[in-house]
Amino acid sequence: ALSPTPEDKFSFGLWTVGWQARDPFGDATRPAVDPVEAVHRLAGLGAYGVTFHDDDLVPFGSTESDRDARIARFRKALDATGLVVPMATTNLFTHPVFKDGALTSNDRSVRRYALRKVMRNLDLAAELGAHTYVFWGGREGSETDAAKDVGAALDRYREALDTLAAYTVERGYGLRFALEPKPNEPRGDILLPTIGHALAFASTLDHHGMVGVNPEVGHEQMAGLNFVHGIAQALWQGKLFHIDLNGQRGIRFDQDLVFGHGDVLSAFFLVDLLEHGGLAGGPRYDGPRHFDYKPGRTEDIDGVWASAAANMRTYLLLRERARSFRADPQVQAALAASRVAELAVPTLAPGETTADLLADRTAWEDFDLDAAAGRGYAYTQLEQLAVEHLLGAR
Ligand code: 3MF
Ligand code: MG
Ligand code: MG
Repeated sequence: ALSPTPEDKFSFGLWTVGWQARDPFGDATRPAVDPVEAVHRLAGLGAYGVTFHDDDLVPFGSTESDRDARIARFRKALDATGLVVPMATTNLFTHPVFKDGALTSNDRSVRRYALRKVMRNLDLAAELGAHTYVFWGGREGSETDAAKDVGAALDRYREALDTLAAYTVERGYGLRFALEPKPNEPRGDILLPTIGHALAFASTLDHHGMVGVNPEVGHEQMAGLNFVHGIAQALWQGKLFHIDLNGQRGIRFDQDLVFGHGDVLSAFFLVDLLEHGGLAGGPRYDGPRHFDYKPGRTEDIDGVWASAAANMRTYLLLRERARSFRADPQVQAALAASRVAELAVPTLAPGETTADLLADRTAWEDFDLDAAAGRGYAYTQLEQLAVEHLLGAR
């Protein structure tokens, strides 16, 4: 049960295992990884999918014939291994032309070029059978409030997504869009910084039904937010189209650690939420379990593949621990003591009106305020049981 299989739906970005570990202060510590090698390795480890930015697969500026040849080799590797491409995305952040953003650059010609770059890769994503297209606006933002008209930038962001969604529908690609929020890095401030901002923005789009979110563990945690709550709300709104799993230690730069190597208790409750719909059994996520992590800069190439395996093993361990948590009769008793399921009971009875509520003396006049205020919720014993299951003590 701890050996990953394609049924577990684990996927990896080419840019994750392919990261050469160049950072703002230091050079690469590892050689480049051929995408074809990545496909074979990931399949060998039990993954089911691989994802990419256009430039991960075909280096920026390649000729048409070189592009065709690289795509053909990649396709051959997919066919040979059975690996699928569930998601694709566009690199709108590396080239200097995107230094002030792509879809929201102040320079209109850059915005038009960016649209063409996305359209070209949408064609490829559809051709390779992807279902989801991710938009991470890493350069859509600013360092100064003097130079970016945020309202106009959101108008242009919306215009871009409306245009690209219409193109996708017109071509019958069947792709859904997933916006990936991030608060900062590489820009000082990035537009759509959190899950909440992204969900609110998505609701304003022409094709809002086909636009959801791709939240990343570390991105919400960089902002000090509770990732489990963010994911629960995205699920509740029917908008969790994709997810980027990794690890992060608090409010600092985007660490992209192995999944579970940051806040492991949060990772435990996240897996429980994804697998079981949370404590009271709400909507579940059945999309890819996608890892967007970076193998440590201190790893050599063997360490890259060991870290890829570690992501999947940690997920499976947490899934096993979450199952044991739920199956434990003491946990069930503790859940009942904490009245967790009672939150699923509507506050008004079926058909009850505000007049009925006003007439209910037990709700106000005869309500035993002191008794209700005095009742404990016994959350600590429930939390302790979770910690004990997580630590393998039960
Ligand atoms: C950066 C990210 C991105 C996005 C990717 C689209 C380079 O912090 O998380 O990875 O995930 O661009 O999926
Ligand atoms: Mg990230
Ligand atoms: Mg990401």
